[in-house]
Amino acid sequence: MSVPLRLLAFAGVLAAAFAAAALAGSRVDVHPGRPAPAAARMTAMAEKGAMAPQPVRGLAVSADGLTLELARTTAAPRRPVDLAFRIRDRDGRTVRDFDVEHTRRMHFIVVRRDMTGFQHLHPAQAADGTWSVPVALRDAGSYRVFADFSVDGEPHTLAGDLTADGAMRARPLPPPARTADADGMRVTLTEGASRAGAVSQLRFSVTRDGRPVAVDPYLGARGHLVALREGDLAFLHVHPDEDTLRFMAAFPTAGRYRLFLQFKTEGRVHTAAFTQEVTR
Ligand SMILES: [Cu+2]
Repeated sequence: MSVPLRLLAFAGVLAAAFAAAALAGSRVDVHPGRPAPAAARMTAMAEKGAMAPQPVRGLAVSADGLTLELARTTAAPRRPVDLAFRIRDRDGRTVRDFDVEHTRRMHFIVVRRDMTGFQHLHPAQAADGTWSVPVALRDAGSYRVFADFSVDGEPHTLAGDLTADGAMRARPLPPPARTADADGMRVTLTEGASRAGAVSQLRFSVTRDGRPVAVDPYLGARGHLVALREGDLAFLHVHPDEDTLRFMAAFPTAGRYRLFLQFKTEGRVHTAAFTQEVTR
């Protein structure tokens, strides 16, 4: 889908979502980059006041007829491994054709169960459809891996487990905060009060020594944001703004989420993590 059409579709979904929320106080959800037919469906549902929150993604290894198959599920800590995987369809065939989303055909997120060790990788695809990416797990523990992609205009997030053997020291989730440090820069969540079931706007600013930092384009936007729910690491899809560090997200339930904001300056990608409290 072209960028203008996609933005139009998203704008339609947002308008419908806000309208539904305003009219009925109903629980709404939106999805970024949704194809036009789905957006139209959501608009129609919103108009009928029958808008239900979209089911959370990233909890299953197999969903909607597609299955994530990891070639390995263990790795030694600190030793880089080539992690190969494929997506199989209902008939067991390897899926080869993927849509471009945020400038890539496959986004691969790795994070330990305690939400430390976040990595956002872009695997390479071989001619037979399999994907592979070098991964190094810094610390021992149980990791979640998310394959985030789109096929035939439908977005999917499938997840599996990857274990790095050894003694693990779990870290508690940091308390909610408005600022985070990233490679000597200060990142501030300037706007982001979030309520469950409503569309939230999350806006960030980046400074170094108190002066604003201009961020470079990254993955077709100003930045990339992944939000994971505490407890089950449900994966929220978040829609980026093209020109500012602003995102639209729909948190399905109250509770704490970990936000991983990524942005680029001087050719390098930086990650800032925040704990976000979502109210009822
Ligand atoms: Cu990506």
